[in-house]
Amino acid sequence: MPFCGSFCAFLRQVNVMHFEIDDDFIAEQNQNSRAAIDEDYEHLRKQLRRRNVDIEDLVKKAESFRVAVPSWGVGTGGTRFARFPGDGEPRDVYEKLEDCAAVFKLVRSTPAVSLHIPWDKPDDATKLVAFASARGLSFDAMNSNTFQDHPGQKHSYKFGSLTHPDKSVRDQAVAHNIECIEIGKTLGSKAHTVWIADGGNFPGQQHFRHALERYLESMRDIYAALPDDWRVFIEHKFYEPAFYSTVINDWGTSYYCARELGPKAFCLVDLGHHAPNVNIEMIVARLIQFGKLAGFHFNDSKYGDDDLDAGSIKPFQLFLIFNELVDAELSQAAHFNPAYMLDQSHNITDPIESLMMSAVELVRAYVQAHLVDRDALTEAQDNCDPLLALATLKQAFTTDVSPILAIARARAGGAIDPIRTYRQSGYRRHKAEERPTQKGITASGIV
Ligand code: LRH
Ligand code: MN
Repeated sequence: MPFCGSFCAFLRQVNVMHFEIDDDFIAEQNQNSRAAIDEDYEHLRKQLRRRNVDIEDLVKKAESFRVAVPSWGVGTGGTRFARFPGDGEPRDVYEKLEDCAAVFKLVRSTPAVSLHIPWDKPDDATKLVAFASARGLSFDAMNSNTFQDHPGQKHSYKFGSLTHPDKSVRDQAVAHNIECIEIGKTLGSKAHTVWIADGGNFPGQQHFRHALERYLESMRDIYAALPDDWRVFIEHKFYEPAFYSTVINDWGTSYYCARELGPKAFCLVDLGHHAPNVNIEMIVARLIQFGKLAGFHFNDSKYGDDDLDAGSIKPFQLFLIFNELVDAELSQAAHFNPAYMLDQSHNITDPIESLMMSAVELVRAYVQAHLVDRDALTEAQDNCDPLLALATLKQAFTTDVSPILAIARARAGGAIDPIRTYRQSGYRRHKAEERPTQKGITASGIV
């Protein structure tokens, strides 16, 4: 850690210098837990060898896993009741990227950031790309926003956007989506996610068939603006903010639209966008089989679209979803190229800690899914032996692969214990110094 005390604090104060967690500090912190992790790793190596599994293959799998972080995930989220901003909140897209870089430095599996327009509209795209790549970051799928009215906007989205009965409102929403794609092209993004809040709060408010026809008419114009090597992701959601009907309410509607639009259109699964107890892993298997799985917005939920940390409420469901994904990966399913992203709202935790923990839980589910003895599973399925089938999955799910995850992070220059290393670094305290909270000034984003 450079010795500069108050002078550095002054430089950070005047925004000249920005604190970053440096690699030497991470390596230093790793020393504290190296011996213990190596011991656990050796124990697990022996355990897995008895299952004819080479632990090094799983470390490679862990090192290969990538998930994008949402720019809006590094600011404190809230609900319609309240938002309790934390210290050192990012105030613009550059400070959001600083925090995304801190997550990437410590967990090494999150090199891409997904931006939301206009919240992250760059004043200078080239400068933003340079700032990001200087921190090892690139830009993942773009996200449009026609669920809020933005300053200077001519038409309101109160009664819808791409499906609004008034063509001039639809045209405005289409133009916004095309602008997102144009910005994305300057940032090196290769995909565009379209989630719309369009729907109704009262029976009779919308004509269900006409609204969907208008959606397809608008999406065809957006689809036509896609460069050849881009994809458009349709994100379904069964309710909220519309509380009676939602135009793109489920995977079936999303799939029909993706088929109608063409080969560059796919269906994105946000885990929180399904009614409680819906079998999401089966929806994933369907979309894989139909060659239309775009990818995911990972999070977790207990009731509605709670946007809680991935793996925090239903870790077995997350594992079962990755079981379908790894099965498709191993069987080289056609058109299988899923984009993974976190989409969460961190209302009471340090967003950086939640994003790190969530990224770790995704790698955990992915590695555990690679631990499934697929020959044994197929045999149990073919022999109609449900208990053995479940036991085969449970053996993988109940294997503590934490040593593999930690070694994979350490080999990639990350932290064996990301949360502890982050807290030891004092990153949040430094950012609180650098980013004095100005009443009402926070980087735009959720609520
Ligand atoms: C809608 C959603 C969508 C984003 C928004 C921030 O609930 O999941 O993906 O645009 O959250
Ligand atoms: Mn989402």
